[in-house]
Amino acid sequence: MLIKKAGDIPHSEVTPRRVYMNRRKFLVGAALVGATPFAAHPLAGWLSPAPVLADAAKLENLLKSPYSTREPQTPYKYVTTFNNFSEFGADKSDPSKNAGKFQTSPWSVAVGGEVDKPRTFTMDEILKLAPLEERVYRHRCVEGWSIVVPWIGYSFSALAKLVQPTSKARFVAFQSFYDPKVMPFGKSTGLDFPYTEGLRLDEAMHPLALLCVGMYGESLPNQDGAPVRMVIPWKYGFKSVKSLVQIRFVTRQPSTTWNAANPPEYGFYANVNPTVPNPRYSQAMERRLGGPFLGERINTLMFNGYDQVAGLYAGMDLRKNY
Ligand SMILES: Nc1nc2c(c(=O)[nH]1)N[C@H]1C(S)=C(S)[C@@H](COP(=O)(O)O)O[C@H]1N2
Ligand SMILES: [Mo]
Repeated sequence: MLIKKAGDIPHSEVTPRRVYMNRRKFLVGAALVGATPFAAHPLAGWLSPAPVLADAAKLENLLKSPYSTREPQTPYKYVTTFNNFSEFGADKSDPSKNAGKFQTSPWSVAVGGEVDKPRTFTMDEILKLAPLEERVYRHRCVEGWSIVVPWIGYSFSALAKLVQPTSKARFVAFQSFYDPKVMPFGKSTGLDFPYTEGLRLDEAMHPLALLCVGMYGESLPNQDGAPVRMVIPWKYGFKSVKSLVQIRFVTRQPSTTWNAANPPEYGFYANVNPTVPNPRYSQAMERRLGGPFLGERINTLMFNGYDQVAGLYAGMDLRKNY
């Protein structure tokens, strides 16, 4: 068996997952936010994170990946209490507070469009479709913070090859789950749901593009996009759709949530690029969450340091195609 049920995990393993932030820590955070040079500090929404409930299943027999960075991993508590998941609210602490009751089983992902073998995969099929790897990736949000996460999954191309895209397929459109009854929290964001994203076909087929089913040795917590999401490490975080329910191979560039909401700030390509500032956030530096003083400020690298994707953009003006 690949998955061990949460009930099988001894309490000693579960306890460290329960994270409680105290008020003192919040006050220290607030003081630092006040001192920041950023107009809208990326940590500003992180008030008092709710406890993270341990209902995760352990994922075993993970292969090590050559794509993993050896940089220090961000502590689990940051990655599970400081989130963007607009369907569950606009503040960083909202998803961990509001997504607890989100039912992610049973789950399936419908894959269609320009493919020879359209197919709906159950979550169980997704978990077994290819050997699970641990991939420790840098993950950079356009708001200027970054994390290093041991994700679990396999290259998206493994799934794509099964459905056999036709010669007409040039882009891939991804769609998140949306039910306003379960997710009434996203209204204030003004975004159009369901959340959609897209990649050019060659980007989606790059081995770094990860179909992700877990992190830190376990299935994904709801606030991180359970039960299955994308992780595109060379692009800003908003390209990495959470709680994926539909994938379509299409001929034309698909409409995407953030690009439709605010095109000058959120381009379709969204490659991490320190030389192209966002109107609100300089992209030259990032705050690596988890260190002292809410994280060290470090230089942001082109393609988030994933130089192996540069060939995908040969001959393109990446200032225009931001
Ligand atoms: N469905 C959905 N997916 C989403 C988002 C969202 O609001 N809804 N936010 C995106 C953004 S802006 C970021 S930075 C990452 C954050 O992922 P994390 O919370 O696991 O770090 O998820 C992305 N995927
Ligand atoms: Mo983001």
